Amino acid sequence: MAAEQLIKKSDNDGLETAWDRLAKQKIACGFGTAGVCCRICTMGPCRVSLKPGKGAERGICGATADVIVARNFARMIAAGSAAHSDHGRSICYDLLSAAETGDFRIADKEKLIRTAERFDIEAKDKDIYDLAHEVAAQGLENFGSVTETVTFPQSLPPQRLERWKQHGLVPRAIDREVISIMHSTHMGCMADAEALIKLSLKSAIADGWLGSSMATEFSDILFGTPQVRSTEANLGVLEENQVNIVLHGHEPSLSEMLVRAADLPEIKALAESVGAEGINLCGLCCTANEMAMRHGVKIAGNFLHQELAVVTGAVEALIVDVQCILPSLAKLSECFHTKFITTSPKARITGALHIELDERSRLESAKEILNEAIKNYPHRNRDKVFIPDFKEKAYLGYSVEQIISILGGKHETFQDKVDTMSPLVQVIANGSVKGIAAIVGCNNIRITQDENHLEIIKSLIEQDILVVTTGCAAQAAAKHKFLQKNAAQLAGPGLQAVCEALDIPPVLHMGSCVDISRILDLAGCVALNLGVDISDLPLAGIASEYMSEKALTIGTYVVSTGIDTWLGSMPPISGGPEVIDILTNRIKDWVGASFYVEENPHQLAKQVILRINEKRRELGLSHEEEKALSERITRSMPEQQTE
Ligand code: XCC
Ligand code: SF4
Repeated sequence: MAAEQLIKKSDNDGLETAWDRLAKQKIACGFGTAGVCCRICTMGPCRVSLKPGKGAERGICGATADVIVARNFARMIAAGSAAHSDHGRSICYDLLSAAETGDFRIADKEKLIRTAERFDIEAKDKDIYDLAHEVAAQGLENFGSVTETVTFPQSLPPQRLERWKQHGLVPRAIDREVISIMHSTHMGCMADAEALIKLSLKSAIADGWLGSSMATEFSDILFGTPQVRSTEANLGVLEENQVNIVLHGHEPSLSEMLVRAADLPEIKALAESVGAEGINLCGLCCTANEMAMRHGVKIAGNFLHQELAVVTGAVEALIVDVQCILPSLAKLSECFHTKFITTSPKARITGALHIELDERSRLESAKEILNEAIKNYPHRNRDKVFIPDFKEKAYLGYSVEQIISILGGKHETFQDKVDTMSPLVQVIANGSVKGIAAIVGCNNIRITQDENHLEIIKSLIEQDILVVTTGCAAQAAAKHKFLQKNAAQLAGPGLQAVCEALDIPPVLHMGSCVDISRILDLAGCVALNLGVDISDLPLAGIASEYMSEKALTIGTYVVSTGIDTWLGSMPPISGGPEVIDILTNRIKDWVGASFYVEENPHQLAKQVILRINEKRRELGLSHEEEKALSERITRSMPEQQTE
């Protein structure tokens, strides 16, 4: 595989990668792993004992293990919400600055009008840019609402909102919930695990249904709503004789400018003048997803490919914005001719060349960045180059709008959108598609890259479960042929027939991690079509290789939305028995779903299949043979592990 070959190359060349640093970490700290280390005040750090009757049972202030674990968990959720939602905020400002003659223009007018409807803004007879600015300003209100009211997407079913109201889970504003957590977890405030977890849920809900949702909607308005297109994925997309420019990070505003700049005749001419056959823009992580869905830009890989891209020796510039960027890239790039360029004031890295995107003229900044990259091409040392011969074709761009058009529906009003879900509801009802599983999230160095994602995808589609995917999981699928239409042959007969009829792969790439809001939107519309709550539907969320705080926040809002969610490793909560009980058990009473933790991908898939069949039975959809199947699986399944 591509990664194996390049890890070997890095060893031979004496380079250090994340795998080497993992080995140096030796055994992870038990207190940190269990979440029972507190350094919230300087009387500490305090750590409480993991064994009853041995060592300290409480911190110096008297905080119990559960309080410490819940406070730490809440802070992770606050950080995750802050990251996605601040990305959303940037896009709001981009929309606010959109102008007919500016760098940012309106690409999808219809989507703008539909989004205006969500915000209850009258679109008729308005200049399109005035409307855009009004929508953006309203969107920004969600961050710091004075009146403590927020505008959820129309696809949030009323039953869901009612449940949140009943349990005190409705966010007041995005920033407010993050700040609330930071305040309540300050020394000497909240000391109640349940209340702390409720704060976490509120912040996560704000992230999914507001911050991330706006990031997605407004990006579509500005840069175009994704449509189905094909691309290629894996490190083999790097080119021997072209200027390889790799974009990594998350916010589409930077990558959109670079895509546009790379197409300018003057930039192409510059590439020719240095002897290159062209410019090869490609992406890593969520930036790759954003660009691939909108422009078919090639995907160099997911999270654990970032260092390996540099190790190929063929990258002229690695350009990054925010999130999931390994600081090690600065030093690693120095071993090659590669320029490592940071662009965001939110993510400066020592040793990188920093070219900040000038707000007044972003296209000019993008040109400057490309100039640096292209002029670097003659410095490539051909003796150091190794590009692995692995790449696969992939279809992506399955936005909800595209799914609607595939289903033969229209999308003039919101009700049209809900009505359009009928064929999807039908195939679920008749059992051709047993359910839908969202496979999302990262790579985690403690797990063999992509292995869990792929195993689970394979097992689920075999059982006629349609998979929707985003983030680094989606790229794992792309690299391994699951985003090809003939992957339907690997699916069960029901799903296979549906895929063939609709000409879709059995795994639908729906975008970047903020685009999990597209999955929420789809789930909400299906629920509205059936007149039920999202928690009644045969859906599942899976993040089997997650590592970031953002991913944990996603898991938390997916559960809060009423979708059972499986994690492939235990978050740092194992030292808090009450916290475990809340997240895997008590939470069901509040939101009708809970977390599951399962390290073994086969077992995880079995549990998901079982749960989906259970949900079908509850909805009155089960058939005899399905009952037999779930019994078979139950027998071969060990007790669920919660540690
Ligand atoms: Fe990052 Fe979004 Fe995780 Fe990938 S999946 S490692 S968070 S890039 Ni979001
Ligand atoms: Fe220790 Fe309490 Fe301070 Fe945490 S807040 S470090 S448990 S004294």
